[in-house]
Amino acid sequence: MSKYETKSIRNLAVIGHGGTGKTSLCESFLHLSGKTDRPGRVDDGTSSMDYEPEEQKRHISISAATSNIDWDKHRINIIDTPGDSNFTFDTKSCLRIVDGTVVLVDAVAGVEFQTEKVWEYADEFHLPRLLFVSRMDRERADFEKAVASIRDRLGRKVTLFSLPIGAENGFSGVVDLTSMKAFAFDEQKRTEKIIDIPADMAEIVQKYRDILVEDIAETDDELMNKYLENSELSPEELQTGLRKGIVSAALIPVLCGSALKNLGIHPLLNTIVRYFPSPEDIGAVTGTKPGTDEVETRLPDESAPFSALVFKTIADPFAGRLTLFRVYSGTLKAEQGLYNASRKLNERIGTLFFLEGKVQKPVEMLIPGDIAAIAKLKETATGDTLSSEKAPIVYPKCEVPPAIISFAVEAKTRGDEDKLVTSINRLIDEDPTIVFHRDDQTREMILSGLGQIHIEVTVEKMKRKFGLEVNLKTPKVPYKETIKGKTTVQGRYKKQSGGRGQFGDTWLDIEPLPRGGGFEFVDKIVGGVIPQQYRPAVEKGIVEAMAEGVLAGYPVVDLRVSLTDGSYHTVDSSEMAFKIAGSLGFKKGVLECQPTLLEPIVNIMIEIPDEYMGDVIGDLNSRRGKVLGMDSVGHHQIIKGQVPLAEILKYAPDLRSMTSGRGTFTFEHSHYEEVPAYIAEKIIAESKKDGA
Ligand SMILES: Nc1nc2c(ncn2[C@@H]2O[C@H](COP(=O)(O)OP(=O)(O)O)[C@@H](O)[C@H]2O)c(=O)[nH]1
Ligand SMILES: [Mg+2]
Repeated sequence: MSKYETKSIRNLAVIGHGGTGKTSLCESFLHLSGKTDRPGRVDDGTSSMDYEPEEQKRHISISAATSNIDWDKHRINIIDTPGDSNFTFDTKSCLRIVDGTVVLVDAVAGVEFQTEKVWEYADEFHLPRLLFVSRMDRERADFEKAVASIRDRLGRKVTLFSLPIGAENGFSGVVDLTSMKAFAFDEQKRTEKIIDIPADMAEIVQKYRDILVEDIAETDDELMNKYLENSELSPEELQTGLRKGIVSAALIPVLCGSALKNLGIHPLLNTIVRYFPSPEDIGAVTGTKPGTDEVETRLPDESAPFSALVFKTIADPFAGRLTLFRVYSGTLKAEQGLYNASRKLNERIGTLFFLEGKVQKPVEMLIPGDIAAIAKLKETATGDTLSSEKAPIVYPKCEVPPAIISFAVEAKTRGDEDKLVTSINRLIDEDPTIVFHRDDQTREMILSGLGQIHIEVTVEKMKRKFGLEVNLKTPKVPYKETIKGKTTVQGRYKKQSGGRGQFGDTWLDIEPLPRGGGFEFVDKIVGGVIPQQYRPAVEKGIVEAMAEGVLAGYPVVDLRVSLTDGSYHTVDSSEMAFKIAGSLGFKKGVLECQPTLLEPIVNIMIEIPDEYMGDVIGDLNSRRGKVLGMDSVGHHQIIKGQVPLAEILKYAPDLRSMTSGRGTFTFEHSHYEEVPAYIAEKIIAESKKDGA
């Protein structure tokens, strides 16, 4: 279709647990709609949606990919999303800008943990959706069981829209209960054809058709009355009820099929074009006037001012940056110029295009509902709103989830440090869930992300895209040192070397402060036993000495030093001499004050299904963690607690394996606490070894 209107667009994301066949389903869409001659296959790396090497190597989707098809005079924009929890921000960011979603549930496994997560996202954005029970041709595929798990775990009423004909090896087609037609694969024409409903299915088909009609009637009072009168609904009434029910997500269809066998795809795509909302049906979208809370709305109308939301950025080492966005209102042509309302700046634009897998198809003009891309924007990032400069608007963006695992990175080749920083920053452009910073205390470059695989993939991309190889190490824990006792100590520095000597003499009271108290210096000198001009130097000397503690070289905190007494020499005293005297006194004194190690403690929040409760709490205890509270939400438990940072450096992969991937957690720094003696000994011994 060369030309289409907003009302014939359907914007769709395919979501679900990893490995349920999302990418294969998209390939089947492309193939059956005539977009591709032969279906791309995930398994042999020929999928047009999983086109990145990191995806082909692992056979999983890491990054969302877009394409589009023409189906029954409609334009369907399709986004294939990653199912792995390491990459869900991308999935969420895509759900933010579509008008409906297809949720895949594997016919063997039923609902899995990531199904529940993406389902929650679909709820968050109030998306119309349908469930597709996929891979019906696999051994042990069981439609009824999969539907039961949907009813049990997704907590919403669902309605069967199609029934499978056979299962496993014998899966040969589907009965579409909305059109009351059956579909099978035509080997010659290489597409689905309409067949008779198998005679032995008549009864069950009628049973589920009746339920379907009743469920449709329930979406509308008027329809319900008619249904109660005639116990039937006219095709028009069904049509209206279906649209209304699906658009409001009151009606959630369950379909089934097999992407690899191209079965059940026609009923699915027909459901999308007939009953799913177009951008026009969605109507006005809401944002704010830039920099204010003032609400602004835009209609999906070509004559409205232009507005679009950026949902993804791709860092291409050759083509530069690609910015993917969805148009909400107005039109865009390249010569129009581009305004970024979130950042209040103008961008130069080149060609506009649709991104089909990795292929760029240039397009003259964009209309409301289009999902398109521009190359080489300089300042625009994921989440930004592009809009008319005269009528600016900013749409709410997706919150980026906090990182949960960190590694210290260093370039394999010395001298590549600058390249490391620029490469990571370019990857952050396309993936805002990567966090990168230099730790002030440990001086390590820290790369953080949403899981071990996320970090590994990031490192692989750095190598492929920028030719940069790095080593990953467990980051150092930023321990600190403090004191538990107090003392009074003399710090004295005296040097006689031929000419002018050096002399400084101080008396210091050293005592602990409460945790978090930092450092206090109190000048208690009375009279002029140490002249005013030398006293700040004493403090300076102490502060410098505090940078490296006596136990293991960590910064010393939470103490007060009072300068109480001392003496000076009219010729030999200098700021330098008093600085050294302060430093010497401090180092000597701290040893007399029961020095001890402190470690960072984090607040942790862990969410797990009930059945893992015992294991997860047992494990948390073995990590010296404390449980502070528990909440149950549905079949889930939320555990709140505190645990030493040193014990959760690898928690992401550990929790993943402990809970078969179903547990999630977040944490944030809380405070410092004393390290138990038996652990402190080891840390001190380690530091002596490193220092030697
Ligand atoms: N038997 C069978 N296998 C399928 C079907 N769809 C996908 N697969 C396989 O399931 C695996 C995961 O598929 P993929 O499309 O990558 O799933 P995704 O992770 O949800 O995108 C691959 O090995 C596919 O070949 C199907 O309908 N039937
Ligand atoms: Mg995939």
